[in-house]
Amino acid sequence: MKRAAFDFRLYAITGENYHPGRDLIDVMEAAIRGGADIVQLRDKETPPSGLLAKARALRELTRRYGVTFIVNDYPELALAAEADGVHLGQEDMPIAAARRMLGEGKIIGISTHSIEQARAAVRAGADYIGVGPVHPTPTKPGRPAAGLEFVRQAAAEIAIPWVAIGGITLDNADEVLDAGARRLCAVSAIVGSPDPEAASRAFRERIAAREANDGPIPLRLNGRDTETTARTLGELIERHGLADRRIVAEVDGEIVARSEWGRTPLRAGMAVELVHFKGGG
Ligand code: TZP
Ligand code: MG
Repeated sequence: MKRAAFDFRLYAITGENYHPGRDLIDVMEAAIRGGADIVQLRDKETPPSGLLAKARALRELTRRYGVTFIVNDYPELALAAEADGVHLGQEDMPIAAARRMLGEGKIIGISTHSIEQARAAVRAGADYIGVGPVHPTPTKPGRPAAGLEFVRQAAAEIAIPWVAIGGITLDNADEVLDAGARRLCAVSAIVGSPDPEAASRAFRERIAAREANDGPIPLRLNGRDTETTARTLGELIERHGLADRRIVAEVDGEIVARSEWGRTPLRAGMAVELVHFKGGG
């Protein structure tokens, strides 16, 4: 997944303590089949030496499904496992240092617990931010809830992809979406479910239902300000009757492969260039 086209809807994070007796890869595969489009390896128990095998197995799985793969905590592990990026906490290495290690091609996400931290993360060049914990959660003991107010603040002013996290379940997902979230993240509600595939599918349906009611998205198309009710680059291209034509699509200056068009959500303020090649030899 190229950084420029990077976006997602449902973020599934590993939590092996929530599925004793069930295999990590099987559980995460079920989550992906249900619609998780980004997966993070988060494992505070296994020493780094033992994490590489898990990271490689998840890389293989996510590559097979075309899903983004992120490693928590360890940029060097992200590199070794050819992950798409790393997720940092406020106490981990600064974004600038991780960027130097990982280069411009990798995704860097960071957990934020207040709007001030969220603003700082945007300024520091994060590719996405976690917004939470929305509710207190045993998955992150000792971290007080930031609450729905933080979700509302993020919705009002954060322009990069941001995801609500922390204690989100199918019972409270709607209030998080009401507060303005359009990307959800869960550990226990997905991997701790007896049916992670059904859980993921239900989360995706909630998100999709909300998006269907959202208004048009303002963007720049071939240099002109416009708005669209299309939700993905693929839909936009189809609506312009260009799906079967020889075109190159660029988002924010980076070419997006045809295979990614349908999985590239449109966001407010994006610059889209559709270059149509005529003629030929
Ligand atoms: N960061 C903020 S809350 C959290 C993390 C990793 C844990 C979310 O887990 P759950 O089980 O979905 O509440
Ligand atoms: Mg961390």
